[in-house]
Amino acid sequence: MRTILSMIVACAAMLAAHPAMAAPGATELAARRARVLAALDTTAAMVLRAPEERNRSGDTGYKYRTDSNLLYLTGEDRPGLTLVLAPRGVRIGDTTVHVVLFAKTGMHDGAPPLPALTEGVIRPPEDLKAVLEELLPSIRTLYAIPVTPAFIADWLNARPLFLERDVKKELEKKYPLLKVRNPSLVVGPLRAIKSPAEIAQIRRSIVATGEGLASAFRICRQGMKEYELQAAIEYPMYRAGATAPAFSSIVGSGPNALILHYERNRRMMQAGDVVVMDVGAEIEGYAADITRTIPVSGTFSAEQRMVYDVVLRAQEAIVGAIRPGALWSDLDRAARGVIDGAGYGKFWRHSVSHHLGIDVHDAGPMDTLRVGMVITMEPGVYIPVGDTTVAPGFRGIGIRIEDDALVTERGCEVLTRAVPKSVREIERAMKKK
Ligand SMILES: [Mn+2]
Repeated sequence: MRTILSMIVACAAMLAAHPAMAAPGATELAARRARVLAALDTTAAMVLRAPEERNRSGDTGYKYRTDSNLLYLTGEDRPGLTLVLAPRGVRIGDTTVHVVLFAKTGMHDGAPPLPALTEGVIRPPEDLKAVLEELLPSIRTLYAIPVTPAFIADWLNARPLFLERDVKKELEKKYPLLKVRNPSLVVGPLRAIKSPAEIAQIRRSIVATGEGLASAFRICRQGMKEYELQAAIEYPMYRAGATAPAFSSIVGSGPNALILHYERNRRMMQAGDVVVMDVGAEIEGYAADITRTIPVSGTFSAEQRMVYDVVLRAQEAIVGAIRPGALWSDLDRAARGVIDGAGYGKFWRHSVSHHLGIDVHDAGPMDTLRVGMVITMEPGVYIPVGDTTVAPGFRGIGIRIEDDALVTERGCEVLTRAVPKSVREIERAMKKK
């Protein structure tokens, strides 16, 4: 009894420590690697290396986050891994293999042992150098950026290199026929089309983010600090299974609503302010990205409501423009039509959309929309405090609305539709205190 219970506790602890273990399945991971191999010719290879753990203060580190392409192709978020994909094959003992994962075997920092690869082999990290020395002279294109300085110093027995471009130069010097390129050129187009398992993961992150925003709607009031609102958003996210915010939570009130990547979150919020909350949970390596702009007092001013409704209509125009085959520029044009039409064209300064997935600004081509892409829709209007071309009640208003959409055969599904968005929905949600 005791043994079974302690096993369950140990399993739960391992899953909690390494949530990327849970999904997707081994078959899907092998299929992803097979697609990368198929996209490379025999003169190309890919080497993906987990980044070094970074020191934050003395003997403590920053929360670890592995390389996104490595996570996509292994499902593993632990440090110390290197994945080699080589269509021409490398010799391991008496056999030739195309997929080699270099990793410490056995228990490591509480992590469960690595599951065996269905089509490749796992070798200890010490074997990496020999494999690369065999492989690289026959390779013309190496997909291996970013390569970490420590990795390369060890590999080339070179002087310590600190800049990525130096690393690239050093490699291309040692192997004059070799070109070093970014793995996302190959992996990005694959990552851009989400599998059902990935869409399910993104949905979970969206639910957690929605719970965080619901908490903000309830708790927000004048006199509260932006960081209090941040904490109120992040607590339900973690409770819903988030391993971290997918990016630093942006909670910008009053003049800070106009700063796009504001993340200081130190200001005291005042009645009459709106507060922009651009937040997203990360669960099992997948991000959500939602922005809501709400009135600190619980009620929008007439001017705030007017600007809000323009931004909302711009977003509705984007929703209407999303369909397979549409161009990214169509989304921009749809939103600009509304915002320019309302006379706010000069108050919009950022792009309208990006891919969403393992990275909050996920890899992938941004030309034609295809079924299975998950993208954001984020129009905004930001009127400078000192702009005298508008009536005083409009000055200093910053509004952004951001939702996440899945491109479907028929158009799109707004994955974040459960989060209150219209003026009426927001004011109602804020009354429930
Ligand atoms: Mn975004």
